[in-house]
Amino acid sequence: MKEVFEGIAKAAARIADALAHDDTGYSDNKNSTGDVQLKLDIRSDYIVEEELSRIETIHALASEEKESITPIRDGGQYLIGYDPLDGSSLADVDLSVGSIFGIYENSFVGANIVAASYVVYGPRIEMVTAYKRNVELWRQDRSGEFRFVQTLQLKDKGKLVAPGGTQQFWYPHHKKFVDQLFSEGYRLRYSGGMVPDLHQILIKGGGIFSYPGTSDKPQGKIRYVFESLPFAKVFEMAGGLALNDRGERLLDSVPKNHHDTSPCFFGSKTEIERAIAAYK
Ligand code: FDP
Ligand code: ZN
Repeated sequence: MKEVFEGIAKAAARIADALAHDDTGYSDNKNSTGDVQLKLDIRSDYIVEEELSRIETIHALASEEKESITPIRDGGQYLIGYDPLDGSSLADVDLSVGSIFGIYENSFVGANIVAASYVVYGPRIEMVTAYKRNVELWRQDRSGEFRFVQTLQLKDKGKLVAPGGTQQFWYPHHKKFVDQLFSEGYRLRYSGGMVPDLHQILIKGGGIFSYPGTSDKPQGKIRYVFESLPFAKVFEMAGGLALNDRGERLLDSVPKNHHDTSPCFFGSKTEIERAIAAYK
């Protein structure tokens, strides 16, 4: 697993450089979800594939930016599901964006995710890894190396709310739940990029990030393989919960296709249990 995290760190350093210096404009291509790709989406995807395909233990790669799975090496142990540049629509306004990686064995289902990692490209470049028992925060130093900072653990209750989805299309019970949290003094912390939004909740010790099903998108927007399962691994290992709107663990889900989406709730136990109660 060490070699996989090292490959991710190398890709992250190159993506950070591209974000700092390359053109933030659109390309002429669409990805498999139909989103018009930025040149930075294509470049980041290329960098991740180039770095990870060098790693002996990797069997195949599934990118949010590609329709099909890319075989790498017969006999490799790991399948990597990744979003090379999540929140890329924030790149031109210079807000933080991220990369997300799920490391699976055998197939892209929740039960088979053995490790996860994400990188935040903000004023600092930070990487979080979840493997075996620990969720660890790493930070790039002046020489470009990632140095271990600390392990991360969520509290049982937090103060922050990151409510995703378009309010116009929220279901009434969802709106009532979010309004209730605000009326109790919870603070809004939402940038529109799930990596920095979830990172903030994790670093500050708790709260809730939701991207619910809505009347226009009943299955939400967040993709299992590249986004919600890696974060579910991180949040559960940090002592929190990661559930769908039926109160089921995301890590128990079996997506039919690697581009499938689902409603999702991540955060500290108290807020996530309250969200599920609001949905019953
Ligand atoms: P993006 O499409 O910009 O890559 O991947 C989904 C995501 O970003 C999340 O990072 C973010 O939380 C969400 O979409 C925001 O989407 P909307 O602004 O469309 O609600
Ligand atoms: Zn994404």
